[in-house]
Amino acid sequence: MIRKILIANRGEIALRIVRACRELGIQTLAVYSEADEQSLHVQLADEAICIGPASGAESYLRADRILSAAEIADVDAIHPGYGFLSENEEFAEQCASCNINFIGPKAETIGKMGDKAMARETVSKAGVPIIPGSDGPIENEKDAIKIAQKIGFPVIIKAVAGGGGRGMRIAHNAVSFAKEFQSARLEATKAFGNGALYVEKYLENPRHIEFQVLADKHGNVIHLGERDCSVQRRHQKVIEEAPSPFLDKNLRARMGKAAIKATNAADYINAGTIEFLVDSKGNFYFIEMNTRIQVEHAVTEEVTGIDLIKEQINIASGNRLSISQKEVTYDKHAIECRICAENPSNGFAPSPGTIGLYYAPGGHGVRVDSHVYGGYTVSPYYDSMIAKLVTYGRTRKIALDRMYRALSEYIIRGIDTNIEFLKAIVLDPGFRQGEATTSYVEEFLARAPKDVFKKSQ
Ligand code: MV4
Repeated sequence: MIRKILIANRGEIALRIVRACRELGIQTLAVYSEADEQSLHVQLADEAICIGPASGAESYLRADRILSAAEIADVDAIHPGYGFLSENEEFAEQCASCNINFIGPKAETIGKMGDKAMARETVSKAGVPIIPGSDGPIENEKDAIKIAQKIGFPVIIKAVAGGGGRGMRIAHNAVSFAKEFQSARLEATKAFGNGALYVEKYLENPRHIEFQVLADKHGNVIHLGERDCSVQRRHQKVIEEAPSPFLDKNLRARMGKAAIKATNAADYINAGTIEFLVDSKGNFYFIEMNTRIQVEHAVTEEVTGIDLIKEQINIASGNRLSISQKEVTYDKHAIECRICAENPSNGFAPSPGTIGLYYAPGGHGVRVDSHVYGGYTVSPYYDSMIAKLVTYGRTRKIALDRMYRALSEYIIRGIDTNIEFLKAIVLDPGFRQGEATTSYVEEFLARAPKDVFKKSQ
């Protein structure tokens, strides 16, 4: 029985979790850094404990301080949100040994899927297609070149401890391979303290399509369809939508089956995401599993009507999934734009500072998940995302037109944002026709006039 939850996160996701708990009648404990004292999640939670200075390393990443707060406030469970400690095997382990319910998969599963080479092997054994590549990590450069030549160039070198694009290098031939391999190793060692690498055939211009899965402790596993996350810039997602304009019923059913197979192979419990790359012919390949709730989960919620945070808490409580696969329907189209405090005209440089006038859009088919308000100061210490704007409707066109309307309504004064950049994408014929692959943003920026994203105010 979960009576009280510690929310080990900040920003919009912390607020999102407070809201789910409120509706479930569960008490909440916010933990916060000195920079977040005025944050909405702190104000709306039942209790709040300060866990350290602004820097994430001294607050939201401090497992010891978070567990002390958990003990003091006598919580039953911890929701880790995304980022920070959400995919930290050791933290999940520590929660378990303190008899605190970690709202997520078992620590062991986080470890297994966090090793991207092991994840590949695990799902492949269960019959899920993977991109041709090395069997497990590669020890040295000599072996790596042999494997790359066998696969055929171009190849992509990835960090075993990576994910989300860090420590990745593309090699187009054997000559450049050596240099890219060394540079990937260096970056992986620096970023993850683990220089282990693996190699895959490089797919040109794939789509990034991921499946939301839910698994309870009684062996029930379902998928809630896909999200198309092809619109990204430097491995940061910009726009996500569901359903994918590229999938038909048949491909969705086959990928959904594969996602469930992968989830079972991982012995997974709670909410997770199976990431696939899809080529222009509709071939799909598993690349990674995310063992957490994701930023873009709201898109799936609006399409299916299922509250994913409540499902996570329900699963952690030991209950059965509240819906069966047959009951999952997709009768809407939803789009999410990530609103960021950054300046697209200046290389997307972060733009922290105090917000002046603030007015968030509303009306039919509009959802705003945000922790900010007029007078709020955006800290330079954290991610620049300040809001998620989700619009939905019966068709993709309705959701897109609604998104343009909502973006046009948004007023955020005092800091720079990417709103004009998002409006330009939403109007772009290529995006509107559903043709975006992972190279879309780069190509869009190359052809966009330089000052097109400036706000006219
Ligand atoms: C790939 C790929 C092409 N081929 N793997 C993996 C993590 C994700 N965030 C990006 N990933 C990719 N994995 C194979 N075998 C293309 C991407 C990819 C990408 C790669 C380089 C530069 C930008 C990219 C943007 C999206 C996806």
